[in-house]
Amino acid sequence: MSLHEQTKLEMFRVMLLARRLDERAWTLHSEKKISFHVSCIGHEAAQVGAAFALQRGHDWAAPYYRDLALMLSLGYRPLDVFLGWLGKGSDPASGGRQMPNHWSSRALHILPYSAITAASIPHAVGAALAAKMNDEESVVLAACGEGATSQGDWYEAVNLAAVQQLPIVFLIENNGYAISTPLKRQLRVSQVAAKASGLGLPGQTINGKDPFAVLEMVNQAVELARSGSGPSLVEVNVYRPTPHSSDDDDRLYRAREDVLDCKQRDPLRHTRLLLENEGLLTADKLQRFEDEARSLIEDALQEALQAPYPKPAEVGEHVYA
Ligand SMILES: Cc1ncc(C[n+]2csc(CCOP(=O)(O)OP(=O)(O)O)c2C)c(N)n1
Ligand SMILES: [Mg+2]
Repeated sequence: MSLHEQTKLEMFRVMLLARRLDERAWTLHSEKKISFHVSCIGHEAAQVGAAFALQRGHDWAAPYYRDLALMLSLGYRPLDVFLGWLGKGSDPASGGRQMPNHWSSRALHILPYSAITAASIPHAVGAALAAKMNDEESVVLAACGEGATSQGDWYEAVNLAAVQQLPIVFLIENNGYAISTPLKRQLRVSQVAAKASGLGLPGQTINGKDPFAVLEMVNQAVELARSGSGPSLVEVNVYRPTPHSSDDDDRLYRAREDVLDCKQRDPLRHTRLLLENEGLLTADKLQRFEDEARSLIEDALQEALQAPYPKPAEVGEHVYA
């Protein structure tokens, strides 16, 4: 079945919104208005493609810090994002207590993220176990980078999901780096998907330029999970044109040609060309998407800038000990 034209345009709209919001974060960081940023640039097609396979608010997601486009696809608003980035008291994830990009939403079924890489994967598997025990017919999407798959937590969780045949899809956003550590110093195999067979679940790799192809692959994995056929791993090859974060200087470990190469593989441009070639995206429509993204972002930013910081007297709230 070919994807509905409206869905394709909506996926592109979210990719564009994520890109413009991410670019805004970098300018706010250079103006010293936000303290830290981790970028989703280059990952948008992977994230939007995967998120559109979920039933919003019914299925569960365990995203990681790079998943801005995934969050927007699931209904997190630019305002929610800014409230977190600015550490404001009404930040829906943590009331301004968490690090930037450690997002979550009870209403949207988005689990909180831990700063310990891969620690969220056992949590996601727990959510899948609960969904199975409660006969919810909901599926969990657990995302992480390829570097996180070196963690013990990751192996233990994926193994348990396979043994218990849990309704979960492991999304690996493979951008070739874990901060400064390149893939070949992280893995002996050339793709993370090769690890899946040893743990007893299907694993596939796909190019992360085309959100519609990613959606098709993740849809199949979600359907397997929903029908009781257990977990799958989907690895999406993506590119990271930015440093790991705003605190990282990638000139110390990475040739400039590598960065240029990443920029040439831009998924946003690729998707725009796909839609233009299909006659779905006209110059007018593109301009409208750009204008809408700009006003959505600027309105949200103004609202978030005016929102109060958490009250000092409430600093101890939600602290266990
Ligand atoms: C247990 C642990 N070790 C190290 C870190 C520091 N750290 C934060 S992100 C990161 C790299 C993760 O790389 P990857 O999983 O490939 O995700 P990417 O950032 O490339 O998307 C590291 C080492 C951490 N947060 N937790
Ligand atoms: Mg990585």
